Amino acid sequence: MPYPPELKELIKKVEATRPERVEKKRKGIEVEGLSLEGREDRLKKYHPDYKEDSRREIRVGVSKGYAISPEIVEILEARSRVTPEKINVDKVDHETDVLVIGGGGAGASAALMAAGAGAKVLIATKLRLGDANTMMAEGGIQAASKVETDSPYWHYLDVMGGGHFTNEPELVKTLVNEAPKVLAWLEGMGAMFTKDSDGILRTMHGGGTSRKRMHYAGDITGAEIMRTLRDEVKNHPEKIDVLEFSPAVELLLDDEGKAAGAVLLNLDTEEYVVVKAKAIVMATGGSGRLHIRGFMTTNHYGATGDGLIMAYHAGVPLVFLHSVQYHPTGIVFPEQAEGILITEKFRGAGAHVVNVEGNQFVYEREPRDVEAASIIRECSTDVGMGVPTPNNKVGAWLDSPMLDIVHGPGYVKKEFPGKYILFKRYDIDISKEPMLIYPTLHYQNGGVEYKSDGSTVLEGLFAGGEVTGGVHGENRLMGNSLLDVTVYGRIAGISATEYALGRKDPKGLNLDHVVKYHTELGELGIKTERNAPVILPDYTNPDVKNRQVVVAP
Ligand code: MEZ
Repeated sequence: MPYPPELKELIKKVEATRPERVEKKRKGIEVEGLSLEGREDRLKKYHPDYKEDSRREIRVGVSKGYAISPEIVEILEARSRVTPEKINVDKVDHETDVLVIGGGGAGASAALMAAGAGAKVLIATKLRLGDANTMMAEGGIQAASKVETDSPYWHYLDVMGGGHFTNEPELVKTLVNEAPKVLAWLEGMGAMFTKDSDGILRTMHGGGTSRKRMHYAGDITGAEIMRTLRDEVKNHPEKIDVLEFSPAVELLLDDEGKAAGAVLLNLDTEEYVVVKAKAIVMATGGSGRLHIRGFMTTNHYGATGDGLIMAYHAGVPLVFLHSVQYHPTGIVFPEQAEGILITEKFRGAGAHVVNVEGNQFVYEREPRDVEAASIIRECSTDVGMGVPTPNNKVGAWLDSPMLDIVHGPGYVKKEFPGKYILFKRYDIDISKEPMLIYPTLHYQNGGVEYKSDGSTVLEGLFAGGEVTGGVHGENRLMGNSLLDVTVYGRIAGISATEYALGRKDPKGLNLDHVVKYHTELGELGIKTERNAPVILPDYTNPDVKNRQVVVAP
């Protein structure tokens, strides 16, 4: 649906302020960023994480007493999807050295490194290989590759600052030091990052970066990285098996309490499948499809936080889940595209965020949480300067057309082909008309606790990527998730292989930890009708549900 006449009328206000804003941008005059105190104040008043009802204490398990999003607590306090007595764990369907749970960027990276280090690898993935948040990331991957202007030192400081200095320093150190190596690894496998005509990789800023270190492939960087990793996995069928449409639903432990496999669910036949493994890499990604606080999401369809549940049932603590990332710029109109990511790269290139009067109200490259809180504030009734949409929402304008004036005609179409094509479907030319945006649920800042070698407190279990927590502290900066999945996916794959190749055949596979978890739920008097992991979101309209033929469990 193109912009209706009332929005076209409001766009005139953006056009009216544009020449002066562009002129200032050309002279390097920017709207002032918030001070540290100003940022804190903005977050406290407007960021969804700071709302009174945004957190609830977990009542069961190893992180009991830790307050996080109620939507996640609810599934942590649910019963397992499996009835342990009904699973015959002695009938092993697959046996492998390293089982990788998840077929996104972290899982594929782990599998490649594990196979390269001599392990027999099995990837079990919920949907197809590559159906993951990695695919959805658009604007870039950070790496201090330009030694004349940048170094891992500056990258480290930016990551820590973005995360409010709450990040685990050791995890950050590894992330930034490995970054240039990982970029070269991806390029070596054929990833096509955008380059200048002289072959030098192009870099730009992201929110909260002090140096231009965002490498990108147009506005489909994640898709390009995932394409590369997926192709490489498929190039090695002799070492890496892939089970698609086979989400893991519980870990299996051995008679010494070490991780020793997993129960999968075959989504086609709805049968359980038992996998025995000497080491496991948890790489299940994020949880946007839990729609925390009712927000729309940028996440892929399978992002339901399953790895958090499985690891937690087996005794791995959860950290940093009290902080949730809302990407500042999700589509709020056209309605059909609501929640879809509009990459931060637009703001990295200098696009202004403006209100209904066409006025800039925030520096466009504040760290994500501050930028999102500022947009929420502007659209709130406190300020009342949001743009009303035909679908009864409110948003702000992201002034993409100014980029064609600042950088030259054709810039938007060339640098943002993904978004250009998407909006064209609705008869909106984003090189001529701005986009209507509002924050959208984007990233799980926290997750399972892990160390910089990818290990967790559960022997035999390793983890990498969005399922983990600590490296980004309380707020991740743009471009550090594609980096995280590749750096820590690789590390988890290597560590898992070292462990697996030195381990004896696991004996006495069991689901005793699940039985214990159920017992604890019962003893605590926690009543629940839910089962977890969630696996897939349920979008069935309640009216339709009432009319459905119910199959009794
Ligand atoms: O790191 C991200 O979340 C990312 C690259 C998103 C974006 O704005 O493009």
